[in-house]
Parts: sequence; C-alpha cells; structure tokens
Amino acid sequence: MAETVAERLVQTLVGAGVRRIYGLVGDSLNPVTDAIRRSATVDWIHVRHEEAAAFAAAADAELTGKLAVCAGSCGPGNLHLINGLYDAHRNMAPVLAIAAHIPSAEIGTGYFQETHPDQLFRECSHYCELVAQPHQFPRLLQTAMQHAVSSRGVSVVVLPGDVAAMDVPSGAVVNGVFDAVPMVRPADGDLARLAELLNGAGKVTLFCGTGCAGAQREVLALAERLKAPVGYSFRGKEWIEHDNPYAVGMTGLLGWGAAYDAMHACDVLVLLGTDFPYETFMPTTPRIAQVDVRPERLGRRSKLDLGLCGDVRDTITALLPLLEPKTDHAFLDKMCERHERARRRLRAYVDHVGTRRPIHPEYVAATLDELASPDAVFTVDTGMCAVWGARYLHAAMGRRFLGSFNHGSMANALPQAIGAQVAYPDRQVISLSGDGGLAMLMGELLTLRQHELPVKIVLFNNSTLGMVKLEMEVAGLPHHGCDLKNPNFAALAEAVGLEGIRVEDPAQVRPALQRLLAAKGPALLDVVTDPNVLAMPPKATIAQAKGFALAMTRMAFADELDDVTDTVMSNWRTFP
Ligand SMILES: Cc1ncc(C[n+]2csc(CCOP(=O)(O)OP(=O)(O)O)c2C)c(N)n1
Repeated sequence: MAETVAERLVQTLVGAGVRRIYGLVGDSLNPVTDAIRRSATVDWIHVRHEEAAAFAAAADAELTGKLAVCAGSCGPGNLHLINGLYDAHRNMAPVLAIAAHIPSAEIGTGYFQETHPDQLFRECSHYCELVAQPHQFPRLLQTAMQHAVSSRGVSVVVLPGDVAAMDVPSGAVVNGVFDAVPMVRPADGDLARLAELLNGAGKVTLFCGTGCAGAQREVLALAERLKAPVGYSFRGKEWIEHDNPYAVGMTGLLGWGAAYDAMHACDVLVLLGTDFPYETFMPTTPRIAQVDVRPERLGRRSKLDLGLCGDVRDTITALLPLLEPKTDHAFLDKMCERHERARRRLRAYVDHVGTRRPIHPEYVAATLDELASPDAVFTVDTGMCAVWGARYLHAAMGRRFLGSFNHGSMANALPQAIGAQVAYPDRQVISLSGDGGLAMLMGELLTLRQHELPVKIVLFNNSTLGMVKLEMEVAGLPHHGCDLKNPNFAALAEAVGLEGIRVEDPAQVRPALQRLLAAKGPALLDVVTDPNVLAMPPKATIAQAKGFALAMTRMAFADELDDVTDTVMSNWRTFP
C-alpha cells in the first residue's frame, strides 16, 4: 500500500528508536501529526511555546544520548524553535527538527506566514534542507538523522505541508540510524610528543570538559600517574567531580575551589575535551596541551603548545603506557588542601547566612543538595541559578546537570526539565529557576499539568534580573532595568494546578524543600531570596572590585543609599 511522506517520516523515526516528538500543531504539520496519531508508537508531547519543544528535545537527547525530535508549523511556528535549537546545537545534542513549511507552490511569493527555514536554521544546524518533492524524502531524512547523531547537533528537515501528504515512491529503502562511535586517538608520533612534554614536567594540572563523559576512570588513572590536580568546567562536573580525590573544583565566573590556582601554578596544563570559553581565566605561563575529538577547536581559547585530535578515553588509554609515574605529590597535596579549605569556607558561609532574612540563595541550594536524591537530574537557569548549581550542588554518580552552558539563554531550566522528566518519568527532576527565567516561558507550567510531569521547581524569587544586575555593578554602572514586580508564584502555580509552596522565613527552607520533593505531582517552591547577594568569581579582578565600589558610590550619590547599604550588608563576608 502507498505510504505518504508523513507516514514514512514516522515509520523511519520509530525504526531509529524515537518514541516521542515535542511540538505544537499547525495546519502545515497536519499530515505529520495525523500520522503520529495513527502510529500509536510515538507520543506527541505538546508544549505551549515551540522554543520549549526544542529545549525539551535537547534535554531528552543529552540525557539519553539518542536522537530526539521536535516540530513546529510553518512560519512563526518553527521560527519559535530557533533559540532552543541554537542551544541544542551548541550543546552537541542530537536533535532533529521538523520545520513544516508553506505549500510548495507558494514558496517565494510572499505567501501568508512565509519564511525561509532552510536559510534561517543554517547557523544552528549541521544539516538543513528543504524537501521539494517526495522522491527526495527518504534519503534526505536519512542524511538528516545521520548528521544529528554522528556530528552531534541539530538537523532540520523543512517539509511543506502538501509534500508531507504526498506518496513516497515505492521501493525506497528505510535504513535506520547508524550511531556507532569510532575509536579516535592521536597518531603515535603525536602521542609521543605529549608523553615527552608530560614526562619532562614537574607540576601538571588537568582541566576536563564534557568530552570526558564516560572517561572518569581513565582521567583518574592519568591524574594518579602524573600526581595532577583535576579541575573541570560545569559540563565536565557531572562526569568528573564525584568520587574524585584529585578534584580541585571549577574556574571561570561560576567557579570555586582551587582550579584557578592549579591551572596557573602548574608547568603543564592539559585540557581534555573542553571548549571552556573564557580566555581571561586561562593561564599564559604554563605550557598547554589540548586533546579534543574535534580538531577545529584546538587552540581557539588559549595559547596552545600541543594540540591533538582524539577522544579523551581513547587518547588516555593509549597515552598511559608511555608515561613515567611521578612520585612527587607536593603540588597535588597543596592544591587539594587549598580546595578543601575553599570547600570548608563555602560551607561556613552557608551556615553563617542560613538564618538570615531575606533568605540567602546559597543556603537554599546547599540544602537542596542535601535533600535531593543521588540520581536527580538538575536543570539550572542561566543567571545566578547556574552559579548556585555550580557551587552548591554536588555531582554524584548518576546525577546529571543540564543548563544552557554554551548558548547562555534564559528560561532553559523549565523546558529542559520537561524533556528530562518525559525521558525518565520515575527520576527526580529539579528545575532551579530564576524569576526572570521562569516568567519568560511561564506557559510551560501548564505543560507540566497537561502531561502530569512531576517536575519540582525551586524558584529563586529575588525580584531582579540578578546576574545582569551584578554585571552592571562590577562594570561600575548603577543597575537599571533589572527590577521585577513579581506575583506570589506559589499562588500562581496553584491556579494552574500545581502544588505551590512559598517560603520567606529561612527556618522554613528545609521543611519546604522536603515537602516539595515529597509532592506526588508537579510542584513549585517560591523562595523569596535576597536580591542583593553577589557571587564573586574565584579570582575577582581589581577592576571588578573597583567597578563595584564605583557603582555603589554612584548609587549613593543618586540617593539610593538604602540599596547600597543592603548590598554591602548582604555581602561583606564574600568580598575578597
Ligand atoms: C533570552 C535571554 N535574554 C537575556 C539574557 C541576558 N541575561 C542573562 S542572565 C539574565 C538575568 C536572569 O534573571 P533571573 O532569571 O531572574 O535569574 P537571576 O540571575 O536573578 O538569578 C539576563 C537578563 C539572556 N542570557 N538570555
């Protein structure tokens, strides 16, 4: 029997292991949604804004490691996917987006809702093509899926509604998706050069990124052989931090611990599977070697003495036999001690502010860390939530952390939590949301109820766009345009059918979190937090401190003395 393009799409996706599509319906998508309805194998996870569909699909793909799919109708429908697709692509999440399109005969006529998705999504995809006629479709879909899973990132299939309803020519094969991962390691000569560099070095530090996924055992063996402290990025944290006696924390704006010092005080720094973006936190004096499976990334973030193409696990496995074990662990011990001191300071700070009103967000995050299950999935909003997540949530084997770590978009946490909970219905999924971030895609609270997803939201309600407020202050600018007039978010959550809890008293934080985590269905904890809390990076520069002082002075002259006093009172302990 003849099969339509839409039916072939669904059948091929089922063959590739896809069991759900995130999206929002529309006329041009009708053949596809109808084929999904009739398939009974694929769930349609309908969201309230297509951006959330892309974020959710990306979270699903990141957690499962498998292809995930989202869809939007023609024109504005698929245009709304774009921010989530940028995020997915930069996080290397294998996502296929179906961008339904206007009738094929109308393309180029300025038709109702006409956009050019085949051009729009180019920058945020490995592959983005228009299906002009049904003969093309099977191989085009195959190519799109292969790009998404093998290059890891986004593929977009632009599908006019009329073409989706046409028959696929008989005899076209369905191949499925081939996601075999190759072994990739540097050539022998390059490995020998790395071994020579490391064997000749006194103090070595490792810095690990998301490329260390699944390579913790090898990284620890390398650290042991070299007596090297191990720092990591936020995307490396979930793979590297737990059960790691060499761990010295993170660097960068979110950072804490001794990673910054370890990276600056070593003779050789080895960057493993990391594309850590902040040049200002990278040292210039040690010799630097970098290993990345994507060689086009070598050397783009720091000066580099040796750049090697390889998968982290495969490379270390091949490298270890070439390394002479080091015996001097003075540098490692010193950095670990420094890290332990920083950890104790962080804890003492939390204990100190834990009773203060307004509630300090660090206390909330640290208490959540204690109460959350060992295999929880945390999503953190861009903004201060990312800082609290980086510093106060501990990695444990099985815990996962999702954020908009490369694209840096607000409002990522809730839709990512949706994708996480759909993929793992029985796992604890916790969204650390900012009040700005939550409000931006607030309609997705309805999605939680619609699909009965028991996501737990911890809302850091500081009535301000806090991260930007801080950025203004360290730049010497009085903050402007950051204040938010917020509702009672717990009441709002109740109104849309979630369990809502609100807490303003620090003594109630622990019981409120316990109640939140014990809730059967979706629930939101609205924590009214201190808007003046600052988060200092592990090395605040003189310029930042000066900028902050300048902003405070300007605010004082502008008669905003109360604000200045509150800020100083909230933070005097954190000033370097
Ligand atoms: C879509 C988008 N718009 C604007 C920004 C700039 N930005 C980064 S963080 C931030 C503030 C976030 O505020 P909120 O969600 O309330 O969290 P807080 O920092 O207060 O914890 C803003 C405006 C961004 N990153 N993404």
